[in-house]
Amino acid sequence: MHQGRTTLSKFLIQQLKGSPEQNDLAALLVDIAACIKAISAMTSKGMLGDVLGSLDTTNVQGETQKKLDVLSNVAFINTFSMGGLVAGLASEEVDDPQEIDPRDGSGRFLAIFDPLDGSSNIDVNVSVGSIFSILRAPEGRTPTLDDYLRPGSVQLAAGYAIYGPATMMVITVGKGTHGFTLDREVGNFILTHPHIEIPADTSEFAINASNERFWEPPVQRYVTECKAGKNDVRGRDFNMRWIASMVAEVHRILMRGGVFMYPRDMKDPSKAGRLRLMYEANPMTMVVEQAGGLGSTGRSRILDISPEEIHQRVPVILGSRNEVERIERYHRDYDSGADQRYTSPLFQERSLFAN
Ligand code: AFP
Repeated sequence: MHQGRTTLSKFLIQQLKGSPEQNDLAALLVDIAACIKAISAMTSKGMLGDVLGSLDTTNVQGETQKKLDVLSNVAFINTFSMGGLVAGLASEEVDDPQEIDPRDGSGRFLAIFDPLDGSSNIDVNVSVGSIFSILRAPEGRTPTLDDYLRPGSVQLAAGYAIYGPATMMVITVGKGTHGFTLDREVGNFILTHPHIEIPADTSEFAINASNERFWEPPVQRYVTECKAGKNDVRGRDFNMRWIASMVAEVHRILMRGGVFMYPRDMKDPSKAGRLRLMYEANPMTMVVEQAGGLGSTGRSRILDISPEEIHQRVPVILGSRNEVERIERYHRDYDSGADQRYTSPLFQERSLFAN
């Protein structure tokens, strides 16, 4: 038994008391925790649960769907549809936002989520996760698309589940970032990581280095300096990680610091980045910034972006504050022309990216 350790429900009652909206937000997070337990049970079965492998369907992103993508999406949609706390939802796996039948209760919130992040890892038994973002729903009327397209700074809550060796749920309601570990024997999330703080400095970076030739010069400059190590401008050696599950990278950064980068690149100039603003960048940035880190596109704060579409992609640079600020400085140096050392032929057309 966890003598004196707080459960998620008790923690939320303490953090969210005093208004009907706060009470409902606590109840919604408890519902999300139940959904995460169900997904955790599915992922932990692996091949024994007939939940692995791909379907012959693609999602709105044009990505082949894994069985667990669909099963996790259904789990979240059922949770929000039956909980009576949500007026509408938007999912990575669904083309357009969906209204929840008001007969199931007048929901105060909008739920935006990536039901299974990192799903290309599920068949090789590498950690995957779920990411969620909670916004306030409009009062007295049906939600419209504009009600979803709000800057990340107005999120009421955000968090993720990581289905790793342990299943954990990490959340913020704007009062710090806190981690809970699932005790499978009793089915409770136990507060194991209160008030998580990301070290401001780090010697660990995460990026998919196979894209290096496509990066913008400021990112090439930063990674080149990290690789050059202690005999160069950084004066210390760096380590690199790449798990290809954003949830796992962000969780590592919350636990020991680091910087995660999925920058804009020339591989597909029509894409502003790979990661999606509404259900990856925004919720993860709220979690990271509530833990003392920073989330940036390299040129602007992620939480200040005014969304234009629900599946909008953005460049993502997030983690230890001093490293993210350095990478932003390198972007300013490049955009102002102060630093031409890393200009590559791919980026001769400065205006291409300098917006
Ligand atoms: P999947 O959900 O399709 O596996 O994508 C995961 C992800 O969105 C994010 O979690 C990873 O950080 C990133 O993509 C990995 O991208 P690469 O496969 O290009 O490294």
